[in-house]
Amino acid sequence: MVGPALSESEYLSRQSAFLGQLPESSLVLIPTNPVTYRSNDTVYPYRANSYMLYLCGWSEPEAVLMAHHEASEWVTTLFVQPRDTKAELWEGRRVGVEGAALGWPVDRTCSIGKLSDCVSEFLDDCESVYYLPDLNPELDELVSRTQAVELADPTTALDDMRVIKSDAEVAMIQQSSDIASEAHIAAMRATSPGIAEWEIQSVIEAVFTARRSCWAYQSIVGGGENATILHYKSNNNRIADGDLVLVDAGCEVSGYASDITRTWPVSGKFSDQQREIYELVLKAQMAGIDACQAGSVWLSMHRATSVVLAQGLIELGILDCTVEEAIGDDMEFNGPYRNFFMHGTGHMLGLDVHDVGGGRQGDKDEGPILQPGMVVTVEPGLYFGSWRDDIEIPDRYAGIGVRIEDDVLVTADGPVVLTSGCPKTIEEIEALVGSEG
Ligand SMILES: [Mn+2]
Repeated sequence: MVGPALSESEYLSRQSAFLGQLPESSLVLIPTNPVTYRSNDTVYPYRANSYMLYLCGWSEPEAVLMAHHEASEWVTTLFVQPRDTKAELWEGRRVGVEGAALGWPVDRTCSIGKLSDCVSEFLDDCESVYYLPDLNPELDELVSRTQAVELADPTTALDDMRVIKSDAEVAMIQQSSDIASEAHIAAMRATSPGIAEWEIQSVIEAVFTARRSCWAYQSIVGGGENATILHYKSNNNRIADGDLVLVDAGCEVSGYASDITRTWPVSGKFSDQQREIYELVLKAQMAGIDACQAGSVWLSMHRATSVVLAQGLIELGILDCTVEEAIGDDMEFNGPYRNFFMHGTGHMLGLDVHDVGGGRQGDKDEGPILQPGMVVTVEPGLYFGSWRDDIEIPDRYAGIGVRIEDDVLVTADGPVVLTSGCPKTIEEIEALVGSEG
């Protein structure tokens, strides 16, 4: 039986910090993710809901965390799959109702089979229901019939808490970052001309598995022009000698994600054109990391990378205008540099790889203030897909796609790069690629 990832006291303090913000007349219902089918009766790898993991660390499917107020205190009840030899013979051992009571940070545990009867009673007596919809149809049905005055969203309060990572959470993300760094290094070492995208993917994911981790999102391995497709994931092409490969791959440790992108030449040597673009993206990325300062607005990172990229695109003769014209509106970033850098500079990282609490591209404000304990990604890129028919691509750089991504902890003493174990300078990369022999 694998217990929850963090200490009991950490879960209990999260629960009381969250529940303490709610009216005592409310009921909280946090269902976990459903099992989803991939083909006939085979399922996708199961991943529990991040709010469930955050509040009590329960990772088995078919579970609901409930909280209600009784005799002047909050009481938590975890509904779980009961022990069932026949079901376990097919699908694996379960912790069960008694096991959950022994090892998990909740007051009561109960069989998921009693969910309807039990929850109906509490629903009749409460005035508001803090509830995650669309995850558990049985619960959706119960809540839709309730007399409760108000359906409320628990994520506002929970997201404010999740966005600041504790020391234990940072340690998890650090572990995840170390494994992902090791995977990227192994992939660089194993790369030689003629390698295929799926072969690089297999090296990356072998390291994840060997370290008892798993991917946090489908690994992106884009050779040549495929590097210019932001969420490319078919990984089914052989890479031509002389091309770059862009690898965006991260893993998960106890639910906590890492997210690393590196770009390297399969030949082991950057061409002049590739080097020009790579050095520019790296310079922008370093500026983005420098901008991860406590007290700065979210948009500072994007402004920092955008200025460097726009300036560089002008110096390389790709754009013929001023930096201000290249960037466009200073909130919308709609100038012509956008043709080559069409995504945001980063996102929050945590239990979700695109974690709660960050600013989004297109926001009308400058986003949240960066605070110590936030973990963000910094991942500028430049993409010159010659397959595009919407813009003109400069011949010299046609077919080049470069992105460099690190995971960064904001601290009172400045940014700390959690993925610093993963090399990114041209010298380091050229020394590593193909070094496995
Ligand atoms: Mn990312």
